[in-house]
Amino acid sequence: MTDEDLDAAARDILTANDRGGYTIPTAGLYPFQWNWDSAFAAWGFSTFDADRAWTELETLFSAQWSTGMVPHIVFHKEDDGYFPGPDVWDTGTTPATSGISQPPVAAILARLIHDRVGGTERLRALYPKLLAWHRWWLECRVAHGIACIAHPWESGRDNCPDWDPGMANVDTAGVGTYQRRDTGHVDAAMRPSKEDYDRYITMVKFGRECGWDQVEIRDNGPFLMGDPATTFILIRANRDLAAIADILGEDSAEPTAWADEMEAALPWLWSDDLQAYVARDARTGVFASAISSGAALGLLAGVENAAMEEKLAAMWDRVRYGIPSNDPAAPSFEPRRYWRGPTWPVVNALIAVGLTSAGRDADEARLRRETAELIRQGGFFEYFDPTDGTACGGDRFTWTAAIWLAWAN
Ligand code: 9WN
Repeated sequence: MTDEDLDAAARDILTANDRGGYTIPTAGLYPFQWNWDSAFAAWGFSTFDADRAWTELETLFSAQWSTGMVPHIVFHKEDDGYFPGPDVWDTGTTPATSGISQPPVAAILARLIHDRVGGTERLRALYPKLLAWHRWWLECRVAHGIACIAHPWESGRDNCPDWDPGMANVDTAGVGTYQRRDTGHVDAAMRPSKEDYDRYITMVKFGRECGWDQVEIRDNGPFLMGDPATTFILIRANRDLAAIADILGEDSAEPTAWADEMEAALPWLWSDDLQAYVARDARTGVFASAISSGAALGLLAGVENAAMEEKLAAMWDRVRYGIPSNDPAAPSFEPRRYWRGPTWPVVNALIAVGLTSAGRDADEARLRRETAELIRQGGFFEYFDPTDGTACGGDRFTWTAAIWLAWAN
């Protein structure tokens, strides 16, 4: 296939995964609207359909809670092919949604989309909603000044070893029986384990039982970890929101202050042992045992640290394709198990935004080349083995198609 053929195939994936105003990540495995997937889908749409790009974000924000939270899944239509579905979450919202959030990349992508295709009035309508969501993060997910996640799904990097310290302390005694659906769609060896799922469902149960009281979840829930990736993303998203405020003639003081305050809190995430920003349990203070692709998002927030960059460069050199989600030198590295080692085109694209901001053009070109090679060889899969390029997970994946169009090609 030529790159032109791949462009057409990518556009076809976005169009085929369109369910009317929102895009599913991939048919079968993920039949609903996911939060950060949609923001990337919008970026992809902006390369050939500006109106549809803005609609994707608008549909996502139509499910925003009155608290400002933008949920991680919106269950627009019923589909029993995914677990846990709306009845398990039981949030009581219309439309039905999950009860947690996902990395706040929407402002970052909204700015890039506006740069590419304009649409100032669409952006103006989104602005207060973005601001409310970022405020929700501060009110409900900050501890030690850092953006924390109350569920691994909230990080979007589900079974990454980053969460192992927090996961170890989740008591699954009351989890009950349930039927997974994901392993009916893709190879179980490429998915999180049963022990992981028992913990994921225990956390959902806690949320449901406290009526999705987000402060209660933060303060007394079974799991809370400081996430370098979400922290860097939120800092960047607040800076981008400040830039958006300037474009719109709004006051940028609030998002600017939020970004500055979180940046000042970063030392809490610094691991002297690993010489990097590392996930840390907000309850026990225990650090994760390895560096991950989360640290590679530092440049997105304008955080430059020579010691950490050296570590990240070594991590990248240990594989052939893209930034691995977990350090190949770590005992926890599994090159095909989801977030425990594979490289994710969508994360590479986000890291590249940071590399560009930092003026690291040669590294950005290398990352783009390696990501494009994976897609040319293997197609629009969900993620890839970074050592040999084997395509893994779901096929015809929306965000892989989107980043091909918006960045990698
Ligand atoms: C849970 C949709 C989502 C992504 C996440 C990815 C995966 C879900 C799952 O799929 O998570 O949210 O069931 O595994 O980890 O990043 O948003 O593509």
